[in-house]
Amino acid sequence: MTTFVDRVELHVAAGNGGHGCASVHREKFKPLGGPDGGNGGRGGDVILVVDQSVTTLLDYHHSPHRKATNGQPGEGGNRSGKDGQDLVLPVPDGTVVLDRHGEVLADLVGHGTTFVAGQGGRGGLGNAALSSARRKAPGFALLGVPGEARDVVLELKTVADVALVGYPSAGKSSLISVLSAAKPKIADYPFTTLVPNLGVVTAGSTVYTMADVPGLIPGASQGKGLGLEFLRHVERCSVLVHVLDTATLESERDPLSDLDAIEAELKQYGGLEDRPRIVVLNKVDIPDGQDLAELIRPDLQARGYRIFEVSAVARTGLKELSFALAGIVAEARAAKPVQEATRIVIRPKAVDDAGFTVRQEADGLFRVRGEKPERWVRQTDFNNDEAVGYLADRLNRLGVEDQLMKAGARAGDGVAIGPEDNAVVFDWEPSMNAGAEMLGRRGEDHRMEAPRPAAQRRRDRDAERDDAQQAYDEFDPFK
Ligand SMILES: Nc1nc2c(ncn2[C@@H]2O[C@H](COP(=O)(O)OP(=O)(O)OP(=O)(O)O)[C@@H](O)[C@H]2O)c(=O)[nH]1
Ligand SMILES: [Mg+2]
Repeated sequence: MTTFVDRVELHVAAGNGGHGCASVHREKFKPLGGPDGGNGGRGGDVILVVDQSVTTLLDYHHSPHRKATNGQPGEGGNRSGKDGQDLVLPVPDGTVVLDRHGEVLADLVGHGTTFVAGQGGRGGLGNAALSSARRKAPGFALLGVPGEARDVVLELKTVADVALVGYPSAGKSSLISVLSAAKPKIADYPFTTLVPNLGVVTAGSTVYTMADVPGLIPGASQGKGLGLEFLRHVERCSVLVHVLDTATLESERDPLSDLDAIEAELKQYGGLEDRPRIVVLNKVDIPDGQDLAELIRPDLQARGYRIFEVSAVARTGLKELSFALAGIVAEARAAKPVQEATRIVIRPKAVDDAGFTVRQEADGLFRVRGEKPERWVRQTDFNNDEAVGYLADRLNRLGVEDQLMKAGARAGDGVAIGPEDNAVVFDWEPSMNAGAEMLGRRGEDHRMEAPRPAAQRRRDRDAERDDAQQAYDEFDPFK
């Protein structure tokens, strides 16, 4: 028997972006021909895709660490680095993706449905792309951004049209085995089925799937027997089939009280109330079973159930059952809107996608959060002064410096960009643009020799901003 794995922890790591290249074009008689460093390639994504030929999560149980390839660094001569390859991970239909805290990130139903579990990092711009009218020959390039790393939990909720429920040994697995090509284990002891079986049934032109779940007993909701854990596999079914044993040897049981007991457990589990139900009276090949079936039929009919008398062993009543189920399934399918394969892209929630926040913490540190500032920091080679200057320009352009000023930051204060566990911390040195006016007023800006008139300062600042903005707009191909 193949192992059935329906819950795994998966650690995905998307590819890192390749670093941009800082290079200067050289030719004979033309030693400084301008910047020609190419951009780094994008890191590959890790993508989960529903593949109907995959039925368990076993592969991920065996190797739970998956990484997409990195983007290649850019090179001189304006050569861009190659993009990393996306890593496509096939998952069974009905896989639910949860984060570490159990929150549902995606519910993957339907062949081809896709979820980007980890986004590849952007490649860094090379110095060719970073050059502008103001910055003719940048001596730096941007670093590639690390790929997104994430721990997710994959949970399989089998997508079966028909779910068989009932006491242990009622004959659920036997029914699947005679209605489909599946060959589940069948035995005369309770709890033979430890994990759900899935079979494909063909009735006329309708093809549908049927799953059983391990037998339920009273108290399953309190964990008796195998508990209700496996009921998640029937959550998506269109119809529930009560398989009742008409020939049980246990004296305190009979099909009607069995039905009540199972219904009580289903109710405990919840969420299945709206599903249509039918009743299958199994084992009518046994004379006592046949008698009992006839005896309880009126009662069941009074409760509004459609009833099918079958024998999985003698193979009687099966055709009527499978065609009736096909009818219900077809109806349910017609009622459901057609689900299109979707590419769901879930990104980690940025504090504020459009901007950033500045907040002073108890210890006096100013913390800046935001998708852009945090990415820009990761793209910066802090060993290169020019690159750090460029970062300052970008932050300034976004208004980070202004906000820091507003929040009360002064030269020399600590500023952290990023989350607590992964931030770049530095002593703030306000650049001219942001700091001039205020620092000028306070008379603290030691870098300013002759104070410019306010109007001039404003004009200068605007000009610089426009320039920088233009450079950014023109040359960031990832924007
Ligand atoms: N006589 C007779 N025996 C049957 C019939 N269907 C199933 N059985 C027997 O009942 C026993 C249990 O059958 P299974 O199909 O394993 O029952 P199950 O409902 O899947 O049981 P669990 O997996 O334990 O929940 C086996 O010995 C079967 O051969 C039937 O129609 N007639
Ligand atoms: Mg079974």
